[in-house]
Amino acid sequence: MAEDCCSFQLISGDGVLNREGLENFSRTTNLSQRGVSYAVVAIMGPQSGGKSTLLNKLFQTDFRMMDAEDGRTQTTQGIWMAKAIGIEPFIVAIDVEGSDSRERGQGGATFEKQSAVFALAIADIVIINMWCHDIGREHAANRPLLKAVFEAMLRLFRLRKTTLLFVLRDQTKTPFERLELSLSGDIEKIWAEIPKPDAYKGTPLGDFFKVEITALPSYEFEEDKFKVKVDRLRQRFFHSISPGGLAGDRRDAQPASGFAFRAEQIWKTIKENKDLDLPAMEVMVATFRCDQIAKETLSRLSSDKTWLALRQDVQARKAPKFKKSIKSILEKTLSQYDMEAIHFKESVRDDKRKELETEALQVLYPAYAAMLRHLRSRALKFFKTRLIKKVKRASRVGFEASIDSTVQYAMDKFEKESRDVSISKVWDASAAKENLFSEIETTKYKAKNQIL
Ligand SMILES: Nc1nc2c(ncn2[C@@H]2O[C@H](COP(=O)(O)OP(=O)(O)OP(=O)(O)O)[C@@H](O)[C@H]2O)c(=O)[nH]1
Ligand SMILES: [Mg+2]
Repeated sequence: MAEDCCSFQLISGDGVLNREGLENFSRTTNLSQRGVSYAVVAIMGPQSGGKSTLLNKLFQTDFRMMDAEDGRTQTTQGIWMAKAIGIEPFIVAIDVEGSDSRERGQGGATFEKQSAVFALAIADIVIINMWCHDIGREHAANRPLLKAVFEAMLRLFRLRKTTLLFVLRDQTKTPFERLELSLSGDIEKIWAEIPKPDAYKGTPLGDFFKVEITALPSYEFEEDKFKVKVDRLRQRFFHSISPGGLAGDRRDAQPASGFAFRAEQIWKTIKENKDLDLPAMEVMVATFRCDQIAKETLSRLSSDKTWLALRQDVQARKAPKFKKSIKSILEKTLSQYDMEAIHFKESVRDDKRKELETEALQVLYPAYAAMLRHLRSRALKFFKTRLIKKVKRASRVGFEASIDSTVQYAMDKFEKESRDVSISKVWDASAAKENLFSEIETTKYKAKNQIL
């Protein structure tokens, strides 16, 4: 296999999130480099409904599937994650433990609801896997599941426009159009029945979800036909985030470099049974990530070869083109930050950028200070040479005035030169200027005493 999908358990059956696995996944698959060019697909549905099998066939993943010989017992526990192979843009596939689990018994409902909220909060496309013969049946397992999905959506404080892709398994002889009609009716009915907060009373289902319905022949009894249709369905996941694509209507895509932290925070909030305020969470993730990016950028600056060379250069002598060089080092630093932080919330990103600029200027400051030292000693030397010439020609008359004009000249020269090497208002030469002035005054005083 050219690519490795490397499925891993993201959340255990006991609800513990595997942070190390998640960070490792983001790193090894290069997910974090993807900007917003990736989609998350989760699957939900009754236990032993062929969910893991479908994901594996669609995405060439290696989620654990039930061994047909073992009978229908629970296979997937908790929540699993893998990279879809050979699909662009990147797809994160999430396999969720089956709902209505016999093994979990009464306590299962909590995990089921929690995983529904998680899937809705994180996925752009949620596949609802259900048996074809369950359509229209009042007591089928999909009703509580759909209720859980809709209720979960209402808890997110956000119209995300998630795609709900209903995949009807073991397609019967009933014409697809009839199944579709019956299911759409059911969905609308369940949506109408669930209690909604005032803000969403009367909001149509279509504002929250893009609904798609498809059916598959039986994997067990019509394997060839199943394969053809699954291949066709797989094609729909290519360019899924482009307009018209399966997830083409999604809103507020969040940058992949914050994915791991975001998933962790979402799960933590769900476990603590707190409100999952997605907009607020996005600010939190943006703050965390922009801070991290700024720190990484700053540490890269400290060991940047061009910067180290300039710093060394300027210690020994006045560097030519100092301002141009140091300005380009600062600009490179800021543009590295911009590139990585680009998709995070603008206000957060801009605030952090300002902080980064201040800190970068602090890192670069010693080179400026060294430049000022060179300029100061040059100005003093210049003054001394002029002074000596004047002292030689000195007569009492006009001496004072002539010296004062030399002082002024040397000070102006320093002022202009120091301005020419500064790249920021906070890089200020006034202290150096005062020092220079007092050095000049001392020199002047000594010279005057010699003459008078
Ligand atoms: N009838 C039928 N059986 C299927 C289909 N797809 C998979 N199976 C079989 O159903 C059993 C369960 O498959 P899994 O893919 O493990 O099902 P699951 O939904 O992931 O199960 P849990 O993770 O335990 O909820 C296996 O024996 C599969 O071979 C299908 O389309 N039709
Ligand atoms: Mg499974």
